Amino acid sequence: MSALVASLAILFGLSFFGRVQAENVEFFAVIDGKQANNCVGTGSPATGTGTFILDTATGTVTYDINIRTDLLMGRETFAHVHGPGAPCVEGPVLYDVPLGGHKQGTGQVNAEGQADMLNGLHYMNVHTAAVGPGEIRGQILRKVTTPKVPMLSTPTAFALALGLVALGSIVLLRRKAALGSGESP
Ligand SMILES: [Cu+2]
Repeated sequence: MSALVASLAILFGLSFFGRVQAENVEFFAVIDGKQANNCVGTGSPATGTGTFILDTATGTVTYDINIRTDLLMGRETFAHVHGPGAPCVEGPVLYDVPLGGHKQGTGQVNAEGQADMLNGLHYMNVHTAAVGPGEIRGQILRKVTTPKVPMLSTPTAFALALGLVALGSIVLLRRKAALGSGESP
C-alpha cells in the first residue's frame, strides 16, 4: 500500500516537473531607427515596442507589437523577425509579421532558432518604401524577471494561522495549569 502511494507521489512529481520544464519565456523589444542600418541609424522618427513569448515546448513565438506607423518616412512594405543577428548586425528573415500599427500573431522557430532567441540574436525589422533594408528595428531581448517567492494560498495560510493559535492556547493553558498547581500549598 505504501509502495503504491510512493509510486503515485513520484508520478505526480514527474508530471509536475514536466510541466515546469515547458516554460513560456518572455521577451521585449524597443524598436527605433537608431538600431537600423547597422546602428548608423536611419533618422526615422517612428518607434515601437513589442512583447514576444517563446513556448520552449513547441517553438511557437506569440507576439504583440505596436508601431507608430504614422511616423514612418515611407510606406511599410514588409515586417519580419530576423535572426541570428547580434545588435547592429543584419541576419536572414526568420518569420513574417503582418503590416500595420498593431501586429499580433505567431511565428515558429526550430531548436537553433530558440537558442538564438534566448541569446538575444533575434530582431524585429520594419521595411519601408523609404528605407528598403529596414527603417526601424528592435532587438528582441529576454525580459528580466525577479525570482518568484512561493506564496501560501489564503486557505493554507488561514489553516496555518488557526493551527498556530490553537498550539499557542494549549501551551498557555498548560503553563497556567502548571503555575496553578505550583501555587497551591
Ligand atoms: Cu525583413
